Amino acid sequence: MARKKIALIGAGNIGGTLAHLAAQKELGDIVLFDVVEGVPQGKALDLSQCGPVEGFDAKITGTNDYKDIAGADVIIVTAGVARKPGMSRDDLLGINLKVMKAVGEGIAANAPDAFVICITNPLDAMVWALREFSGLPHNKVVGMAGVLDSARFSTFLAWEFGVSIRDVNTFVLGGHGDTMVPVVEYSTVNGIPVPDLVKMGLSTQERIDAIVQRTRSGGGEIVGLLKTGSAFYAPAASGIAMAEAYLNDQKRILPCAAYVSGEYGVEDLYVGVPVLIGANGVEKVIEIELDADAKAGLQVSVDAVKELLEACKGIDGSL
Ligand code: TXD
Repeated sequence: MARKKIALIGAGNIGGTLAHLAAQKELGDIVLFDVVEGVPQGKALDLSQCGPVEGFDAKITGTNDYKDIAGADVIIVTAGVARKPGMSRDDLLGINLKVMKAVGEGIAANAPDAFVICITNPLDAMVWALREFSGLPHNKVVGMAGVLDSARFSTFLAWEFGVSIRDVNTFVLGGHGDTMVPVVEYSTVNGIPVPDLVKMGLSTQERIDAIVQRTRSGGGEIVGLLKTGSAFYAPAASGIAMAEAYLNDQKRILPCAAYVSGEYGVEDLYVGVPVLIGANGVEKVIEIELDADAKAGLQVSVDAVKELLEACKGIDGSL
C-alpha cells in the first residue's frame, strides 16, 4: 500500500516541527509548502538527513508550488504570521485572513479530498474562513486549539498534584483565547474528578482557579518569554495527534474547533467542542452536559467568535 501524503502549508516554526514529528512517526511522505523560496526546500533537505540517524523512511520535499500538494491525505495549515509581544491573536486577523484565502484556493484546486487541520490564528475565525474559501465539507476541515489548551491544562494539573501526565485527562471547550472554558468537573486524575481531589485536600479551589487562568493565558506566557514568536512544539504535537486520529481511523475524542449545526445550541459556527475523529474526519460532535458556569462560559466564547467572523466578513465581502 502506497504511503499516505501529508502536506504542510507553512514551513515555519510549527510547520518544521510538524514535518519532523510526522517523519519520526512514519505517518507518510511529507510536502512542506511555503511562499518564501528556499525555506521549505532547505528544511525538507535537513529533515531528510535525520532519516539515517533516527531510522525513519519518509520522502520529505519542499516546494513553493501548490501543485505539489496534489493528492494529500492530510493538510496542516500554519501559514500566516505569528504573534509578537503585545499582540493579541485577534490582531493577526486581517493579515492571516488574506493568507487563508490563498491557502483555501490552493487546497480546492489541488487536494479537495484531504482532511484539513487549521492551526493559524486567530484560530476560530481562520478555520471557518479556510472552510469557506476551500469549499471542502465541514467534517473535513477542523481547527487545532483544544488539544493544545487541554495539554497545557493537563501539564499544570500534573505539576499541582505531583502525578504522571499520563494519568491526567482534561477538557477545554470554547474558543482559543481568553474565553476558552477549561471544564474542571470533567477533568480527572486517573478517573478521579478534580473537584473530588480538592475535597480530598490535594489542592485548593484558589490554586485550581489560578491554573485555569494560567491555561487561558498559556499562549501569551510563552510569547512573553520567547519575545520573537509563539509556542510551536506543543502546537505541532497537538496537530499531529489530530492527523494520526484521521490517518489511523483511531476514533479519538478530542477537543477541536469544529463545525456545529445545533449542538450546544449553536448554529453554523466553528467552536471548540469535543469531537470524534476517525477516517471520515470529524465523525461526530459529542454533546456533554454542562453546568451553568460552563454553559455561560461557552456562550461568551461563541459570542467572541461571532464577532471575529463579522470582522472577517467586513474585510472580505466574499465570505
Ligand atoms: O493553538 C493554536 N492554534 C496556535 C496557533 C498555537 C501557536 C501558534 N498559532 C499560530 O500558528 C500562530 O499565531 C501563527 O498564525 C501560526 C503559525 O505559527 P508559527 O510559529 O509556525 O509561525 P511562523 O514560524 O512565522 O511560520 C509561518 C509561516 C512562515 O514560514 C511564512 O513564510 C508562511 O507561514 N507564510 C505562508 N505560507 C504559505 N502561504 C502564505 N500566503 C504564507 N504567508 C506566510
